Amino acid sequence: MLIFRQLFDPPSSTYTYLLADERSGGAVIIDPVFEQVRRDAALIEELGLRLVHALETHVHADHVTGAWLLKQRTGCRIALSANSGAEGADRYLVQDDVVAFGGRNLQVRQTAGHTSGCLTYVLDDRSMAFTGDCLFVRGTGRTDFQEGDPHAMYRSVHQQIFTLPDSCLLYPAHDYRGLTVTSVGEERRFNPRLGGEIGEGDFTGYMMNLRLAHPKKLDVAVPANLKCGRPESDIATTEDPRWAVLRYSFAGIWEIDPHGLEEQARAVQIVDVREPQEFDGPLGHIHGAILIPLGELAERVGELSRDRPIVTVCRAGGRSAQATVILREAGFSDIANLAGGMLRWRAEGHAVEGGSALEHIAEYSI
Ligand SMILES: N[C@@H](CCC(=O)N[C@@H](CS)C(=O)NCC(=O)O)C(=O)O
Ligand SMILES: [Fe+2]
Repeated sequence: MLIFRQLFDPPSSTYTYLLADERSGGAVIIDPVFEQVRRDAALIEELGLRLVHALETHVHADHVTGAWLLKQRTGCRIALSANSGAEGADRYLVQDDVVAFGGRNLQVRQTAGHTSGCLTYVLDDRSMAFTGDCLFVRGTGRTDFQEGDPHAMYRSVHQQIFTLPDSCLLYPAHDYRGLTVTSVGEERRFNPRLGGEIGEGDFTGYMMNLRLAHPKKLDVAVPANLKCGRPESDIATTEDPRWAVLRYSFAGIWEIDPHGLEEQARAVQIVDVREPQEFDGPLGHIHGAILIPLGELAERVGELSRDRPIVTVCRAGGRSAQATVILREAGFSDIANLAGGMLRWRAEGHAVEGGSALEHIAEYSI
């Protein structure tokens, strides 16, 4: 089975794709975005995947790639076109190269036109292809900067993409209207720039008159991407919280595990957001915990110190996740959720005040 996720970066309208072979866990990510690496790494970890490659469809002009950051985090190899001009990759790809992930693979097709190093990645069974900024849904990438060339793009689309089966689904690197996917058959018929009977001259005329402003980040993105997204200094990579060992979830919440909280217990404020009867109920509560039920938290944030980190706690870790959101909105910064809540805290044998012995708690008697 193939695991497939389409991820989006709203500021740049970029799609990032995660593909994995479920059986072996081998995964590739196509076009990761620098600012989304924490999110993408969390998903890879939660799905239990091993990132083999970070792939670029091209040297992007509108955002910085997350490839270098992902390599630091996961040890994956960075790969992009041999025609990209980029330094710092582990593998430089050419036509018909195969990028394997577990038992699956992507085949490389050179689709120059937007840049001279543009690639399209075709899944082994030809059921999907990742067209980068060559073919978009009912559009194409622009050809007016980097090594843009409308003639090359026309030929790339016709020779390398429209030769795939009509049923092959096409996933672009961007969409500016919210469209997510198309197919070869659809674009052959309906692409307004080069579908149907539209010839190379017609296409070139269209592309010469797009009249688009240059991407806002062009001057920052291209040099950074020519180094596969390696920052000039390490500052940008050290912004993770340091007050405890935390995990960032794909849901967007920083979490601390029971062992981590035990180590930090004296240094943090523990805020238990359950109802009073639960606080005094069979699960007990953590020594020193401050009881503020979730429904009262927004009005009672004044009771909390802004000088010490906060760990939120509830029964199973759900309400306390929402508590971190409320606290962040109230201006607190060092906040984490106790993963698994009191249920996991007790299951892992940590001490509580009040409460009953585990064997007397219904939730633990199977
Ligand atoms: N306004 C966007 C422009 C993005 C842009 O130019 N995107 C390129 C791909 S890197 C493109 O081909 N755009 C086609 C289009 O906007 O129709 C920005 O500032 O980032
Ligand atoms: Fe691009």
